[in-house]
Amino acid sequence: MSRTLIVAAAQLGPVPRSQSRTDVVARMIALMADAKEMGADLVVYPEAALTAFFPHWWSDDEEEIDSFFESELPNAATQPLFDAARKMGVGFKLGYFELDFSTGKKRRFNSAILVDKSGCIVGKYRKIHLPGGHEFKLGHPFQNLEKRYFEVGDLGFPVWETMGGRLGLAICNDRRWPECYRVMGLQGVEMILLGYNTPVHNPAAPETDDLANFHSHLSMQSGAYQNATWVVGVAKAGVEEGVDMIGQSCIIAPSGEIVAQCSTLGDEIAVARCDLDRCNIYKEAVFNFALHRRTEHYGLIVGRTGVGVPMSAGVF
Ligand code: ING
Repeated sequence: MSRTLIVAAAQLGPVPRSQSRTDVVARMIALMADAKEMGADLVVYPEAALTAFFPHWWSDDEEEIDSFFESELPNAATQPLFDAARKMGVGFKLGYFELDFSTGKKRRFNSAILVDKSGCIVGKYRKIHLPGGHEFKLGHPFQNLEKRYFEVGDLGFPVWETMGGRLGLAICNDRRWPECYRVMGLQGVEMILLGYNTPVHNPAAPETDDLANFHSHLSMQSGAYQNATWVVGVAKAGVEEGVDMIGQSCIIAPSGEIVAQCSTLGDEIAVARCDLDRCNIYKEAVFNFALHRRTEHYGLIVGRTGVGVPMSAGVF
């Protein structure tokens, strides 16, 4: 019996600072209802779906910063989304900013949760690759201060058995780093769900601006093909608080082909019927890691120090 999931990439247009979570959740439920009408089993929302992407500006007002975070999920504002999902029998992935107090001190993460069709939170991921910096960049039209506002994720890249397959999570800049896909690929992942808030303009490398969409797709398509997995990449798109962000949310097959894609910069779903068994064509042949991958012969690899260290050193 084929393990087919009907998946909806649920792209969001801009979320202005003035928009309440209640109104954003209403937008998300509308997308979920559309997806359900098309038979969706799983709805994938962007990174930071509930609020504006505040790392695009400087703040040293603790209360203002915390206003973008959720200290628990579900909560009053998001309960309607969980209720709607359970009523429709749909799973979903939600990107949000997480306040955590479990260690006795306040910690802030850029996080995502995976919720199954029964409304159970199956798993959580905390963003590891935080782009940008800690300090205000003079002369930049907007900032990326994720290193200032968030701690590096401490949950690794887990893969969960759920919804009939092996699903993993990633967030935005993670998608540019091949290791993320490979760590999940080595766990047999069959579908990676990720969201992004990606500006068209990169103040650190403006010469790459015209390639913003190409680099986004290149990263995800390579990750999908080289790890024999589906990848669903979903944007918060359009001009949000003055920052123009790419869209082109898409669903990518293990072949690396884009099989569904959004074509606007607003709230839009792109839906595909994803047969998880299509991963096997690649997992059993070209990317059969056990048969073909030979890490013991890779010799020097560059570690954290930037210095080549023999694999045999056992430091990896
Ligand atoms: N945003 C961007 C991303 O990785 C970026 C930051 C843009 C990095 C372009 C490099 C090039 O898509 C987030 N939120 O990670």
